[in-house]
Amino acid sequence: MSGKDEGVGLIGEIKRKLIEKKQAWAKEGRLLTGRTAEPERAKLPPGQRVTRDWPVLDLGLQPTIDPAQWKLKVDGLVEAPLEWSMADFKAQPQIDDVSDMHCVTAWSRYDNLWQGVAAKHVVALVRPKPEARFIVFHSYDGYTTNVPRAAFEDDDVLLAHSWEGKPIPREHGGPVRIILPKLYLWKSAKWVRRIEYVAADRPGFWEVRGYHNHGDPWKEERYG
Ligand SMILES: Nc1nc2c(c(=O)[nH]1)N[C@H]1C(S)=C(S)[C@@H](COP(=O)(O)O)O[C@H]1N2
Ligand SMILES: [Mo]
Repeated sequence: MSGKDEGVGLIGEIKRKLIEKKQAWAKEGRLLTGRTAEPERAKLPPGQRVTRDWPVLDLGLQPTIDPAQWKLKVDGLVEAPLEWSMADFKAQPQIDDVSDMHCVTAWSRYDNLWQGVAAKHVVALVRPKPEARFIVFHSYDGYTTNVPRAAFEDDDVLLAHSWEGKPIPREHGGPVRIILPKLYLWKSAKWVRRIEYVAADRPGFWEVRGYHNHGDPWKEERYG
């Protein structure tokens, strides 16, 4: 086949794709009916409003962690506890994931690009024991928060070190924080230092101060 024919074929292919896309848009009423707003609204849990900035929430203390001193432990009821230095952590397979944040104080921030180590990868390495039913995250500022074991095993859960292609800033939990998009953001421990598997649930900092034990934004599990 000559180069010219190849070119025509390629353009034909691009045109076909464009036409298919426009046809699909026409079908869903895009650019015509205002229905494009629907998918955006569908992303918003009850009682939330969208923000474009990223508020900072903490206990009034933002630990400064020297990456050379940073350690992460995963232990408790697991077959193979681990302890990683920053070099060990960075040497693990990395994933990207885009997800929304929902804070109990009623702001939501869409489409955050996270990079880090998949929780599933960590789970496969440590092999939690059958009696391990909950997880407690421990952070460098003394914060703790708890989740059912299964909540940590979702595909969108990360031990994140980057946000939008840059290291997570200290005030947002860098060098490494948990990202658990399906629960309110207080479950996403910043400055994480230990992931502990336990048999009996152990409510964390906010959970013992009136926040809901589970925290599903779609069920508005805010308090109580
Ligand atoms: N270590 C630690 N993690 C934490 C907190 C904290 O005080 N310390 N606050 C939680 C709460 S209440 C919220 S809403 C989010 C805020 O994350 P952001 O400051 O990055 O928006 O972090 C959560 N994780
Ligand atoms: Mo919060």
